[in-house]
Amino acid sequence: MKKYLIYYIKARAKFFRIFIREELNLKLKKAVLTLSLGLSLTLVPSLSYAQDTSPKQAPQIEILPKADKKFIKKNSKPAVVEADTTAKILNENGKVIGKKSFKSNKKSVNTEMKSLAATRTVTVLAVADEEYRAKYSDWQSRIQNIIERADNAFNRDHAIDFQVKAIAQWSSQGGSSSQILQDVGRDFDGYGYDFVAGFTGDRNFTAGGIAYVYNSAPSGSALSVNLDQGSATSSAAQHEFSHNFGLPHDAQGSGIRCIMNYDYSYSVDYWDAEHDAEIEQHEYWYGN
Ligand SMILES: [Ca+2]
Ligand SMILES: [Ca+2]
Ligand SMILES: [Ca+2]
Ligand SMILES: [Zn+2]
Repeated sequence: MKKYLIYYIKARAKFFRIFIREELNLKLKKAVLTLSLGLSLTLVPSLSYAQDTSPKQAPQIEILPKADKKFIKKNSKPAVVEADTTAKILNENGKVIGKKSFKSNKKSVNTEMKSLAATRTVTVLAVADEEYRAKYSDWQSRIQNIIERADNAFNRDHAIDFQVKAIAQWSSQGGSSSQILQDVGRDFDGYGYDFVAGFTGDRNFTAGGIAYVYNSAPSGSALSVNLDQGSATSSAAQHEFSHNFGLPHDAQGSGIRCIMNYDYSYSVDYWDAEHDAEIEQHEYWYGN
């Protein structure tokens, strides 16, 4: 509890510092004038700090390395689909070209989850790039299935159900993982889904996954992209969705068992206590 409080205070302090810095940036030009007219000396250090050109409000980007081969299995268990869902199928321009329905299999697949009802539902637009689609003719149900596997722990531990409400053809063009993350935002942000999750087979995408770590609810969709890594892809997707909820990493080598620790990202599906608390604190960012 104490640990959590300290963490919370730190996070608030950080937020406040950023806020102050931005306020000062905005007012800097005017402030320079008034400064010469005799502002208190105590303001001078923070004003000079305000002159640094650190990006404003830009969420941080985090890159997850690829999985070790031993975590990539040939076959994985079918995902638990918590609720019947119909997804729109969109083309690269976002035009609706069809729909696809997915039946819940919650009762038949997993007894552990039978009794759990989601208290929060969040919507996902899942998109697959040209390389991914060329590789898998069943790409639509494949990426839906990955998300349905990635949200199992969110359902189990936080009663948050991710529902794939749209599936789209997407074109990845960037020359790096972070540029490809930008591609997905350029093409599919603004459609009103809580999350846009990209799936890629592009060789310029050298990460296992990449996402924005938001400091507060994003104004549009929360964005992430995952490399096709077979059965390990859903672990990356869960890790990246967690970043979208504002979760940072655990220190590597710390022994902390959490999907946000690179040492365990592909081998556990749960979060440590601090990160559980953070998801609870931020869950209102998405869905209802
Ligand atoms: Ca699921
Ligand atoms: Ca679900
Ligand atoms: Ca591409
Ligand atoms: Zn990460």
